[in-house]
Amino acid sequence: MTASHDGQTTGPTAGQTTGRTAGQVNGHHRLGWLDGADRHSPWPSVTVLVTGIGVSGYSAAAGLLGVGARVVVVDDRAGDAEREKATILSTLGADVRLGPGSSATLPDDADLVVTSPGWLPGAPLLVAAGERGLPILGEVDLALRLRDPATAAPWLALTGTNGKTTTVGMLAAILRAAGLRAEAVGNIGAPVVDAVLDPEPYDVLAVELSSFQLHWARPLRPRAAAVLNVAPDHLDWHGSMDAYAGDKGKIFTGCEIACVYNVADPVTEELVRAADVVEGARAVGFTAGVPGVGMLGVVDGVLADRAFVAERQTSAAELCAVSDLPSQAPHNIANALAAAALARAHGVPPAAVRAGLTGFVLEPHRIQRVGERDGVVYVDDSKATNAHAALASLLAYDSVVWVAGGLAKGQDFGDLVHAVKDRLRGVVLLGRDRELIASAIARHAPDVPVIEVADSDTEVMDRAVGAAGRLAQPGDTVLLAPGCASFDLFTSYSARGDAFAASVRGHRG
Ligand code: UMA
Repeated sequence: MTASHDGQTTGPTAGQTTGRTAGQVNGHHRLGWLDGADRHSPWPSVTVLVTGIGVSGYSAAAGLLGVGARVVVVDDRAGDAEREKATILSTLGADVRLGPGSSATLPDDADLVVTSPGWLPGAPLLVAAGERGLPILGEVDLALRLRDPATAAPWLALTGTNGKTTTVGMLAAILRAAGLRAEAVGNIGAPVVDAVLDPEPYDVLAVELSSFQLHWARPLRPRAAAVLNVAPDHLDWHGSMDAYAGDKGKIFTGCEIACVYNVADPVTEELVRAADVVEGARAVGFTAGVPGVGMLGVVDGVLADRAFVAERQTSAAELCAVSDLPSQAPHNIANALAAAALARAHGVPPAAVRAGLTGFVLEPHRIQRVGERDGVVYVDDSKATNAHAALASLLAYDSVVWVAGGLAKGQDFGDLVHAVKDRLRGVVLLGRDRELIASAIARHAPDVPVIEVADSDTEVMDRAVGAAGRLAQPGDTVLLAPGCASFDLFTSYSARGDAFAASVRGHRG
């Protein structure tokens, strides 16, 4: 069954994926109960191999031990953090194998594998499990199967290349403003297994999912789901853009009420059209423009809902003013609309949407104003770790000195530079792959001045901020939106953003 569009024809019928059993998918009949499993299923009769003892694997192993399963955990690392968690899990009864080579052998008695998102599908242990016909679940799929049917909270799920964490935070804020016990969980860093096993049940969960987590997903059956955008990222993990987009689209499988897509990103709508959903589920678009019937959008500076109102052919519900949002950057307006769509699909009233969005505070390093000097505003968007995110960020400003560079992860910057060249006062480049961006500027914006800061320079960020300040004129914005990962020069994107803010505040360089 495909999602229905208001005022539009429905797309091609998708293949029937809901209703498949674990046995059909994997040829493993012993666990025929797995797809419909819950906390009361015969877990004590199975041995589960958990790959990884990071955030996800630790939570999965603890949850499985809690329902009586036998658990083997493997992790190739054996540092202090891994040993500490191993001690706890061993005390609870797990067989934990740490260190190089621990993932070399698939245990003979394993019936099922629960894998951590960072593990490549081609990891030898997962390949061996597949060849033996063992079902492989992600921790998110395990969470669905550890719920208590009496209290299971519905899921409002979202994914996308960029904006996930902001949007899931906005969604949780809206749900709480509606008086619901709700939490943002998943890829944001709070494992879903912990949430479903919480002794005090949630009313609803706001679930952020990465493409890695969705790769393993069997029917997720969310109440409502959204794909915010799809742009090249993590292609080394997925193998191709099609595979990456396909994994993102799995979020809609079995969706009950609304499949939410980004009108400005046709790939997201295509994923809705291809999805196999519950009869009656609707396709709902969000747009920074005026919404059509069945969409959320912006009318005269007000976020408006023409999807979840009775008279949507002729009227709309006012949600909140754009000026009330924590950021008026176009991508954050889009994020707010997506969060509102998911909440409205769950029946949240407009007043709670307004209260949740207006009270929401953006996380650091996401379009964060960190200072002003000589009429120039300095903005830290260190979280813009790919070209798509950097583009969204740059489009929020008319005249920008762009601070960029780092690890490019195989991306091409030509389209990005072409799209923003008229906004660039100048560019300051740092990091290992800065030449890639420099050559894109030479091709598409040869008149824009570029200053490169060599890695060998001490206090690279001080020098970058100093150079940006010299290029900027009053009224400009100096924007750190690197379009790249940070690990060549910094320990994380947050450390990079902190260094930028410190340089701005220290008036150094
Ligand atoms: N490991 C091996 N062998 C391997 C690969 C990994 O032994 O071949 C071990 C590592 O030594 C480590 C463990 O597996 O101990 C790490 O597993 P992991 O990389 O899956 O990380 P977790 O700590 O379990 O965190 C994961 C997500 N990490 C990734 O997807 C890389 C977290 O997302 C998520 O918050 C957490 O589960 C809870 O759901 C982080 C992330 O960077 C924030 N996500 C990516 C993103 O947002 O772009 C997708």
